[in-house]
Amino acid sequence: MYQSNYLANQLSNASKNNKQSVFAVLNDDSEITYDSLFKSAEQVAAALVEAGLKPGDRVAAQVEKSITTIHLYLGSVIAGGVFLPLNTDYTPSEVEYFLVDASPTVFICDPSKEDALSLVANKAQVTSLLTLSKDGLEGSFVDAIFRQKSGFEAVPRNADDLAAILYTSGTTGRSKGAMLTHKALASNAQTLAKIWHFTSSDRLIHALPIFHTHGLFVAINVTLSAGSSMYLLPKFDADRILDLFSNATVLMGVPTFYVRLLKSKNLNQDKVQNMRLFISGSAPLLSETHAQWLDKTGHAILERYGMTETNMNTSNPYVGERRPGTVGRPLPDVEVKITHPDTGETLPVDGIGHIQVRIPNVFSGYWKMPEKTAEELSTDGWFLTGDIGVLDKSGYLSIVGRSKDLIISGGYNVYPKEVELVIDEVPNVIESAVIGVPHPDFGEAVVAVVITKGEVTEEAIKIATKQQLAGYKQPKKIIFLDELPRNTMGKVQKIVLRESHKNLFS
Ligand code: MLC
Ligand code: AMP
Repeated sequence: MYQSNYLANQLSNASKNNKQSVFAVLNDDSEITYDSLFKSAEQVAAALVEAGLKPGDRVAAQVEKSITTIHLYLGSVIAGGVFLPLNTDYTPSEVEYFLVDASPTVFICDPSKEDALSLVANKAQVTSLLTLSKDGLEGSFVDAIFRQKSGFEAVPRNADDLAAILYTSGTTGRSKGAMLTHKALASNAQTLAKIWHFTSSDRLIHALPIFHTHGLFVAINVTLSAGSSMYLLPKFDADRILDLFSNATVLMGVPTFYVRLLKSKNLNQDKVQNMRLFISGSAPLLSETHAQWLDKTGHAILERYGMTETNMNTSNPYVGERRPGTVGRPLPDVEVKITHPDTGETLPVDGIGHIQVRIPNVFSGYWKMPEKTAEELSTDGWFLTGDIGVLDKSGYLSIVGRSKDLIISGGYNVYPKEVELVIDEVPNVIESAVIGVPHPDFGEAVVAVVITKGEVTEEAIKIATKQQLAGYKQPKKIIFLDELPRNTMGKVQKIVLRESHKNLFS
């Protein structure tokens, strides 16, 4: 259908002979066919070109989840743009960094944020700032879409052209934009659709946000690649998901989804009779959650492991043993090795070390950060994940830790440095150490340990973090200490802090 545009062509292939089949069922039960999906995406593409987009230009969006946001993603691909989705929780100061760094031609935001973000967009020299309401039905972007005729000719793009930039946080506090090509996205989706046995009969429950790899590329691209359909929920909603189990076939979620669903009295084997697959990823799934799910539903959750830079790397098998506490075996075409932290030598089976992956369709580097790219992606194609793991003799990978100072809370990554930099600016704060502490709902919770030289209230710290950081990055607890534990080299020992506060939420 879109012969000259690599990703659009691949994603529309499965539905090309069945255009009247349903792509999405919305919350009001209305249905979006594949035909309507791609026609709307073409109108979006025309609206983006009208807004000044040229091939290779970035299309940044901080908009809520709606079918229009999916049109926007596909429209950006069809128009030859590079899609740059942003977490809806980011504050204007966070958004400013991304816009200035990526210099998008078009930026689409919620109408309620337009005033605050127009200043930011001006600074970043955005050509067109447009708005899209929460339900995707109103705003200047919708007006622009309605002005367009159908039948937009897709802009030619090759396999190696960029389709998206997704920012992932950096250990220094500066986020890095992972550049993803048409081919990387298409091939990973096709692999996943195949190994997870997706067909046009599948109905996925889509309750994840669509500004990250999991909800955007894994969930949406896999559905498109198989010509399946999805229930598109605006966000996670346990009751709605339980209701949908009787008609759906697959759920993709972060571990918090499963922890919350397990709390329901209504979850039982009858309820999930129609479901064939439960997938978990983005954060560690506790063996305990795996066991409870199996006990209540009769289904073993399939855990997989991925990253923004690499898409998905490993998966437990569809047929065969899904081992709790492991993330399964490498996907076809993916190589995994465990290396010694000091020597870089490959370790034998059962050796614990750095997880490195080699995957043909890895990202093409960090946007405008060639040194960072070189640090993490070697010239022979091995990518240093920052995760610590071990391979067993049957090739199953377990993640046992991280070499990067990172907290994963409810599937969202929080880099402590970013939070520490904000707290350290509060008057009378000498220094801070931000750590991840086990949390029953979010897996890990952000906790700030703060050292002061005079009076500093908890409120003052909360005000500062609220002003500058997205909600999920804000500390769930603030602890004041006289000093931070340090080793003989003077380095803060976060491990000691994590150990002494490990029961904070239990
Ligand atoms: C919301 N809050 C969080 C949070 N989500 N705090 C910590 N961690 C989170 N993940 C905050 C809110 O701002 C709010 O703060 C308070 O917690 C309560 O919110 P809630 O209503 O309980 O949260 P909810 O809206 O239900 O969201 C929870 C969630 C959501 C788990 C459903 O966080 C979510 O959808 N997570 C999925 C993340 C994801 O898609 N990750 C994929 C990354 S890709 P206050 O102060 O207002 O009370 C990737 C690669 C790969 O990692 O392998 O997939
Ligand atoms: P992101 O940068 O948002 O793409 O997050 C990628 C990181 O999420 C990985 O480096 C891992 O640390 C983590 N991750 C993803 N899937 C899993 C999983 N199944 N188990 C443990 N950690 C995971």
